[in-house]
This record gives sequence, C-alpha cells and structure tokens, in this order.
Amino acid sequence: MTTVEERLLPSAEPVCLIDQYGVPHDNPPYELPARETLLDGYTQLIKGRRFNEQASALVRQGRLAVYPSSFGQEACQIAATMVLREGDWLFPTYRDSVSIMSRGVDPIETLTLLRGDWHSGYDPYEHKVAPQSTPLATQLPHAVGVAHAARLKGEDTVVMALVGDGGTSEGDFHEALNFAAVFQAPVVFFIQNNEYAISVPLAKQSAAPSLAHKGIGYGVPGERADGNDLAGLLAVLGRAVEKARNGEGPQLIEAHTYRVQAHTNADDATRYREDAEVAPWLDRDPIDRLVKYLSENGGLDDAVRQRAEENAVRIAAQLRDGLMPEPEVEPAELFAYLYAEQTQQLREQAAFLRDELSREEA
Ligand SMILES: Cc1ncc(C[n+]2csc(CCOP(=O)(O)OP(=O)(O)O)c2C)c(N)n1
Repeated sequence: MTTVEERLLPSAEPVCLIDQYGVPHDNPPYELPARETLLDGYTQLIKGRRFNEQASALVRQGRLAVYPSSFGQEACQIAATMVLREGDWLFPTYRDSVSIMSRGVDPIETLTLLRGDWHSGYDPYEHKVAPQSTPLATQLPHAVGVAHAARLKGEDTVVMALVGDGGTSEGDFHEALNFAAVFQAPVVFFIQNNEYAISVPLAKQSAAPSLAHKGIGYGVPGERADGNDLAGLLAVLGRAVEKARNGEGPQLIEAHTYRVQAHTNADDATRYREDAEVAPWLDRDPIDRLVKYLSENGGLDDAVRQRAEENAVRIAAQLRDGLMPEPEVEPAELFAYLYAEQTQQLREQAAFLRDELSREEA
C-alpha cells in the first residue's frame, strides 16, 4: 500500500529530462517523449517565441494595449496544450496567449482582448479555451466546475487550468483545489512559477517548501518539473492528464521557470531586480537546450529548421497585417454579452452612453 507521502508529495527536485546543456538524464524518472513529439514541440516553440516577440513589438507601435509576454516560458505554454485532446478544455490567464494560439485559436483573435477593444476575441467553445482571465485565479473555480460537470455527464474530458505563482496565494486557488479534490474533478492545475508576481519575488509570496506542496492539505497529488525543459514538462503533464482522465482526481503541477522580461510593457523590472539575476536564466532557455539535444541526437536537420522558421515568419506577418488596421468598434457593445438578461443598471448606463453619442454626432 502506498503511504500518504508517496501518493501526494512531489519529487525532491523538479523533474528534468534534458538539462540546459542539451544532455539527457541518464536514469530518467519519466520516459523521454518520442523524437517526433519533440520535433513537433521544437516547431511550436519557435512559433511561440516569434509570437511573443511580434506581440511585444505591436505594443511599442501602439497596436496592442498591453502584452504580458511569456518569453522564456514557451516550453510551459506549448506543453500545456500538447498533452491535451481535442475535447479537453484550457483555462488560461493573461500571460498564456501562446498557449491559446497553440491550441488552434486564430492568432488575431487570440490577441483581440489584449488589444483592448473587445470582450474576448474568440469563441471559447470552438477550441475549448476559456476567455483569458485577468483577475488572478478566478478561472480556477470555473475550470473545476467544467471538469465536474463533464464527469457528471460521463465524458472523459480533462481540464488544464493555468495559474501563476502569485495566483496561488489567492483564495480562489485554495477553494478550487478543495472542491476539485472532494469531487474528484478531472483537473490539472498547472502553476507556472516564474519567480515573480509583478515586483513581488517568490520568497515574499510563499513559505511552502514548493508550490507543488500546496496540494497536500487538500489531498491533491503534486509534482514539479523544470519549466524550461519541454521533454520533462510533456512527461509530467502527460502523466497528470492521464491520471485525471482515469478517474484519479485533480493533479497539481508546478513548473520552475522565470519571467525573463518585465511583467508587462507598463513595468520596469530594473527597479526591483538585478541583471545578474536574469543572466543565468537566459542560459536555461527552453529552445536552446532542445536544439542542442535534437542536433546531437538526430532529427533536427536543415529542412525542419527551415520549416519552423517559415512558420514563425508567417505568424509574425499575420499578426502585423491583422493588427495594424485601426479597429472599428461599436461603443454600445460594451454592455452586451455580460448577462443573458440586461440588469436595470446596465440598461440605464447604456441609455446614457447612447444619449452622449447622439449629442456628439449632432
Ligand atoms: C484578484 C487580483 N488581484 C490583483 C491583481 C493585480 N495583478 C495583476 S498581475 C499580478 C501578479 C500575478 O503574478 P503571478 O500569478 O505570479 O503571474 P505572472 O504575472 O507572473 O504570470 C497582480 C497582483 C489582479 N489582476 N487580480
């Protein structure tokens, strides 16, 4: 019989299958993903990196209101969706645009919310991706609700719920874990621990031995992975999804990564951290290590590299072309789509706006 510790405790060190020098683990605790899977991951990483770079450029050009970049966290972004099936759900935060895009959502629709002129740019039901959540951790109880409902209906859906390290201090995080555990909801809570919540470092956020340990009190098994190792993430997240699908209840995974850039374009990270702290993380880049590994172990030939580069160029051009034109917005739509039946207050506010606009036009 397994002890409580064996069932719930995460591994002593984050699982890492390919280290920062591209060297594979000589006695891996999880099976290394197949080469084809890693090659697909490589292509997606290159695309995700270009998406991040282009979106940041569009902010500087005034075409996006804000862009919380996942630069350096792309392995987490890609792995989170690679382990899902078509019928599964993704519940992302504002930092997870690359994940949304890699799930198949149109890149322009992915960024429409962050452009600042529409509620959510995509239909959540089309690719089973919930709207990006800006209020921290509020997506988690929703994610549990969807998973619980699917289970009641006898479906084998798994829900991947993303959250940051800061988000794990929110009440919603704890309520979601508790509810999910009691009802054995098939949810994988995936924490991207990038060491910062805006300017607050992890040490001022949590005294837990690791964020994966936070599941224990609720009876949720935890596991940790190197968040810059795509192979390790695919293995750990893949097993968590499988367990959730097999009726073993919610799983909590923590990825150890780093927010290489500022929180958003509105933040100046040099005010609260030294460049010397950032530098070692640049050496742990998720793309570099996979390139080193695949180059040494075959598979990453010029043709694959060229195809990945062409994909990246295409996505950048698509973002530039799609987000450059001035959007046509209808101010009255601000009040639509929130409630099935409009509240009295919103009806009054909408009438007020209509009146203002008609006087402006007159
Ligand atoms: C409920 C709530 N409180 C405060 C904020 C303001 N806020 C926005 S981002 C952020 C930091 C979140 O950090 P983390 O969860 O680690 O995610 P990261 O931004 O690093 O991806 C805070 C406090 C918010 N959006 N929602």
